[in-house]
Amino acid sequence: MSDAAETLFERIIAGEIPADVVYEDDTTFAFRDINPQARVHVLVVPRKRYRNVGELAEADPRLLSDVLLTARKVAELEGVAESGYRVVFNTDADAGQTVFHVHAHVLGGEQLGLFGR
Ligand code: D5M
Repeated sequence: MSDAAETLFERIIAGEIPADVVYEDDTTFAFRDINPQARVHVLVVPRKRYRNVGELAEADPRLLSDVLLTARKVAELEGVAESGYRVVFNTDADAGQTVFHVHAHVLGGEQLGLFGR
C-alpha cells in the first residue's frame, strides 16, 4: 500500500464510510470496532495519520497523549473506567496490524484473557 493512499480510517473520519461513533474532538476520533473482541471494543485514532504508534510518538508526542486521553474518555463513556480496560496498539504483521493509520484498541466490559494467542 502506498503511504499516499487514503486509509479506511481516513474515510471513516471524513464520513464517507459509516461508523458507530462514540466520541470525537479536534484531534481524535473514536468508533466501535466492526469485529468486537470484547463487550466494549472501540478504536481511537488521531485525525492526522501516522503509520503506527512508534512513528506517532516520535513525531507528535502531544497527539499520542491526546489519543490516550480519548481512550480514557471512551472508557468513562462506556462505563468501564472503574472496572478496568485495556489499550492495545498493534504494529505490523506479527501483531496483526491491518490498517496503517495508528489506532488504539480500547477493550473492556468483561474479564479479559491474558496476552498472546
Ligand atoms: O485493527 C484494525 C481493526 O479495524 C480491526 O479490529 C477491525 C477494524 N475495522 C475494519 N474495518 C472497520 C470498519 N469499517 N469499521 C470499524 N472497524 C473496522 P488492527 O490493529 O489493524 O488489526
